[in-house]
Amino acid sequence: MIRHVSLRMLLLPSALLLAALENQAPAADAPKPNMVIIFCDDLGYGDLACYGHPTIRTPNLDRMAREGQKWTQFYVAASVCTPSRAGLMTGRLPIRTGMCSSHRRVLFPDSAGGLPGEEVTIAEVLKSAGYATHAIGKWHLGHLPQFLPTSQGFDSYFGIPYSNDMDRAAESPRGREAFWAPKAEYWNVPLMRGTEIVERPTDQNTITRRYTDEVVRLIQESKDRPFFIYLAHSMPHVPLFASEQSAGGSRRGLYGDVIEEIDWSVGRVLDTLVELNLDKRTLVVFTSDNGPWLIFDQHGGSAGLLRDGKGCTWEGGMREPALFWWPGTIRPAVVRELGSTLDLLPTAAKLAGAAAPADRVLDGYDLSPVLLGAGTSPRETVFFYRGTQLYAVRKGAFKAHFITQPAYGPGKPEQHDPPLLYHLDHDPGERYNVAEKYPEAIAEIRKAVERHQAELVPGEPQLDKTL
Ligand SMILES: [Ca+2]
Repeated sequence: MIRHVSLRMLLLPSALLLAALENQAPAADAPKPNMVIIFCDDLGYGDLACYGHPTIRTPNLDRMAREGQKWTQFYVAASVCTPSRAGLMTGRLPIRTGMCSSHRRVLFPDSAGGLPGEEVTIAEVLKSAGYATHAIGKWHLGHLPQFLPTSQGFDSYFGIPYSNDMDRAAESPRGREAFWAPKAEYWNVPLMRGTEIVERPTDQNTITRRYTDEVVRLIQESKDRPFFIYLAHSMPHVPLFASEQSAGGSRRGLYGDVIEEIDWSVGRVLDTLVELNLDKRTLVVFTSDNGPWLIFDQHGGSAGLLRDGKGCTWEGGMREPALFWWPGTIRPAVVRELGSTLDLLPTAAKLAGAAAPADRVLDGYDLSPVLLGAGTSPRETVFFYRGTQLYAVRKGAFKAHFITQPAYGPGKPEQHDPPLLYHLDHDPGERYNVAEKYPEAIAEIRKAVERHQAELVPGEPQLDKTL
């Protein structure tokens, strides 16, 4: 424990130092903290006011950033929905769980596969520690009953089980036309409660509000028992929908309306926790599954200063906003260390006093020392897979691209030997290849790749199975 004490803490007067040390972990008899993970779909690194967007207003997310931690180098497990979500849910790279493919990038309504039941989800970990567990929103880890949240450790589920642009209705305009003036009836997506379809097509105009109402109700009902809530918004994935209360309110247009409605939803969650006196016992995490879908023009978001977006292994595809809020426990800070959605399971397990699965390789790390102000992030490396192929690796400040490929379209993979190398501290936009200047950084990354590949056992592929 002592080696995690920072220099700053050593300079504190001893009484304060003791208090700081005691603050490192919740006391053994303290109630287990509730946890809420709010996960967006296709939100870009540059889409929140607290991450620099000039016209989108996000006062509630800005509040999370101000009162909690704002991470600036936080990654997801993949640049598209299904494998990214599998990574968050299991703390394991999608290559290990079989939740990626070189053919189909995500699950579709005709998919027969899903997250294998033998994988251990974050919900199962927390359930084993006595938590009530609820999933609301987009799942996208298999829509057949054996793959739905209620088969993966969640007590309840309410949401659209896959992307909101799937199940295109026959009367929908062709191609992208339907997206520019979206109507709910153009997409015949189901809304499910448990394993039952309760509405089809889903009225997506009110979907963010209805997810929020569900979460508020669950918090009110769960207040006497620790709870874990996974709120995976269907937005801002295209087609974009905002309720009539939010439509037209943002200077950023419809995309801004959608983000501002998500921000409103975050505010309702925070306010509910405060009203019920649960805010000091609840960790709220906010992030997204992958970068902005740039091929949808102004209906896609922005990765800010990062390069490219959803679907590729440039930073814009896989670096996300990430906010951690837990008043009185999380040390407010801007955190510039490395983190990942893969780390949420080990971190949650630690905070809940639960056991993370020990019989398999986890790719996540416990970030609680950073959250509690007691140490630095144990994460040094980020692997950037596209499908089953390792395209790029970040180690420390350097990122090497061994393969690059346009996010979408016919562009083929391009191999690089030596790899393209970017110094992400100097050049977060990945504009200046410095491979010639730092051969030792490439050598270090090659060693990390060798170690990773030597112990890698790919899971049985799930994404190409069809009904
Ligand atoms: Ca997504």
